Amino acid sequence: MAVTVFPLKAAVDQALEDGQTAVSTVLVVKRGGNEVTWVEGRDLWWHEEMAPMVADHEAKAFEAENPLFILYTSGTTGKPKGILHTSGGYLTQAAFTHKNVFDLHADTDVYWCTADIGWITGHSYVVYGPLVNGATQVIYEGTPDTPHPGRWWEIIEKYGVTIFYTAPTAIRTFMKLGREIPQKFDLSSLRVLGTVGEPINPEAWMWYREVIGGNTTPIVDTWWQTETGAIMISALPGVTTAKPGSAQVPLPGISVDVLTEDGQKVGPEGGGLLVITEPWPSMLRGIWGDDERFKETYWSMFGDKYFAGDGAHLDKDNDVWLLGRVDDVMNISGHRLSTMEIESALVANSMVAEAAVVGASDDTTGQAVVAFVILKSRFVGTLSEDEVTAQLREWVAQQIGAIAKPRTVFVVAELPKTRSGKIMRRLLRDIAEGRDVGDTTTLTDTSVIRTISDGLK
Ligand code: 7RM
Repeated sequence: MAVTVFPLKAAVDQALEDGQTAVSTVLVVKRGGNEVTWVEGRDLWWHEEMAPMVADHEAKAFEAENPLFILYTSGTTGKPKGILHTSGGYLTQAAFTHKNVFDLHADTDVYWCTADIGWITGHSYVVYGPLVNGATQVIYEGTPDTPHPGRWWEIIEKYGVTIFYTAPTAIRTFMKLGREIPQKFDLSSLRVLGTVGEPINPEAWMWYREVIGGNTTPIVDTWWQTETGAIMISALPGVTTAKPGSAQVPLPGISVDVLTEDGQKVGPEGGGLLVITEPWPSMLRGIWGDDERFKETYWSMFGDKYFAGDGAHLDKDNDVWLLGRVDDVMNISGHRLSTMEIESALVANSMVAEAAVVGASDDTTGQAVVAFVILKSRFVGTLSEDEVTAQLREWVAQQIGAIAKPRTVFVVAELPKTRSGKIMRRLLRDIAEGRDVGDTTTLTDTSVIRTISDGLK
């Protein structure tokens, strides 16, 4: 099989083409063997620049508030925000959470976080946290299914990985392929499993625990954001009792609450908006170059409490259940429904591997539920699309209620996702409402959108 190496240099060239940037020099690593176009005076080869350098490096000390990095978060909506993190607080919380949430014993554990280092999870839990803690870790570059779909499990077996941290979207992709694949490998070294990036539906949680964790490993479902810099809400192995689907408790030192839109506490068994009520070490220090947007986005809703933009539910024990982004809430005939709730119901059906739900405008109901589903491999082609649609509409009605019944179900082969695995619902809404799709630059694979919309025409 021909291996294609993503032409990253071409993308950089294109981004710098208009000349409107302050970038004067581009360091290029000879890595994938792609042919590159060279810009004299701007581009430099890494290996040539590094050749005269000495290997000894003395670490420099910096002020705690010295900027460490700016990470642009595309968000699933709108224009990217440059999230600013500084040195002291960020490193403190990245290291503390990496050690305690995963119960890291640096001298014996082999840790692996599958995140792309271009995502905040890669920054905090591939680079900074593990480096501060002196962890032994696997760093893997490449897709999970090359050269074969058991690649990740093979790596776990080969290196004796003990702590494994990945995203629900990856787990659902493996569920789609079937448990026979991981079952070919010895995964008994694993002792802690983690997830991050979106709510994990109980179905995927159970599969992760049974098939990957051999029914013995605790799972930590970690809630946090680019803005929070490090994990904020999570189970603690050996301390909390697992609840499939709940991120559970704020970590020591972190204070969160769930409020109504007018700022009232919802209390146990209530749903509302997630806020962080006290500052924390690794909180963002601002949006780079846009103080107004910083205030407006996070502080205009409740004044002195950080508004995370996520919906959440507290159960009777005050454990937190995340319900997805507030922008994704739909209003069907006056009923507020979370897209995540319907997606979770859809993937609980044995035919469905992945689902994305959006609210599309509807003349009668205001918004209508439109679902995009990917079928598990063994069900592909077994039923007609009409039969699948009919069965899934009924299924959702049974699971949640008639109000949540999708108006339309589209069977698709793939869903548009960001590089961190989050579904771009904005684009699906565009498709569902028959519009041309807007900015797709943060998609992993822009052809997905074309395939879906062509398929629906
Ligand atoms: C780490 C990361 C942040 C958004 C956040 C949530 C969602 C992340 C979970 C989750 C439910 C989780 N940073 N999110 N983790 N939702 N349970 N465990 O993902 O900036 O890329 O995204 O991701 O909506 O606000 S991020």
